[in-house]
Amino acid sequence: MKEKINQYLEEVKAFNAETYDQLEQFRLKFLSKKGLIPALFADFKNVAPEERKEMGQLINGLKKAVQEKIVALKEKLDSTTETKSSGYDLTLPVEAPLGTRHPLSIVRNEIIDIFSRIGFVVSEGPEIEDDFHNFTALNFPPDHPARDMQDTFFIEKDPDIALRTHTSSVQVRVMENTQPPIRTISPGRVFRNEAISARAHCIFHQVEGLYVDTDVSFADLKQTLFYFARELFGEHTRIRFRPSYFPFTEPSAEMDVSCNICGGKGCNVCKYTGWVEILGCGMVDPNVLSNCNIDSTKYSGYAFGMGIERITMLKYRINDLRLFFENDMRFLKQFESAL
Ligand code: 2NL
Repeated sequence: MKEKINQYLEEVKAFNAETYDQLEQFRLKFLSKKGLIPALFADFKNVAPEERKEMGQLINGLKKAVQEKIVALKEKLDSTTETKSSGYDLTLPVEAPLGTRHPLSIVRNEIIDIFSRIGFVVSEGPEIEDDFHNFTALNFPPDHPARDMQDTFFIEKDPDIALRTHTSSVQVRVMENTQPPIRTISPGRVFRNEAISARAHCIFHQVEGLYVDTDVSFADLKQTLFYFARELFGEHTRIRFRPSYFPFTEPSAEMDVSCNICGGKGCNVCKYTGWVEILGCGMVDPNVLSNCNIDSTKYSGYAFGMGIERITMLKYRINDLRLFFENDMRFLKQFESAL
């Protein structure tokens, strides 16, 4: 018996498997119910009592050697099949480009980058808002059409809870929680109950800016937005302001930039005017400041808001806003950016 065991041990030591199948045959030969090791244990009852201890140790040693061999060979097979048997070397670095950023994210990041260089910090807030933060604090009168079901997605009535229609609601929260000086920009998704077309969508993206401090003037607003326009569209960009109206700013204005497509000569993008509108802005209405617990006799502020879709369409000459939401790879993979 001893000889037999030693012979098996030699066999185990010398064994090598090229495939999982060979390894399985090896396992069955020694360890299966009808295998060699159970057969040795079965013979054990015929061993003389004084030899039992030694024989027992030898058989157990053999069993252990078989098990260790199986583990070692399996590891070896696993590591080589990963790289070889599939025909691919999975350890090679990937050649394909990584995913690209969505064009709206590229432009949002660029806008954030431009304003953060002059001290604005990003603020974020909830997409589901109450009436106070979305409308009342912003000086919307009780009967304003934006408060209508037709324009706003309401989630609950009494008290009114809705999807925010602009990110000004975030800035209301900032003002409630911090005293001036405040310099913040709020990027985010906003929601309006509109029919989807090439120019409008019920979900879109905004960046709003807010600056509150002592002695903030319209001249500060103009200079800041001039810097912004030149950083975004190039150093030859000119700007102009047209009077406008928003409930939350007084005075209010819309800002145009010289058309970046024709340089101001006139084309179909600027409808032959040489100018394209990119944002709305104004001096924060003192009512808004006091609604947010800021002393409007001591502080003044300016604010602005822009749609990211509109600016992205201008920058990349995209003529249909629906492309941003369709996730068509042929569209998306055309955009690459470090930001
Ligand atoms: C537009 C116009 C604007 C603001 C947004 C704002 C925020 C606070 C107070 C006052 Cl907390 N104003 N934001 C001001 C003027 C215009 O957006 O056309 N956006 C796409």
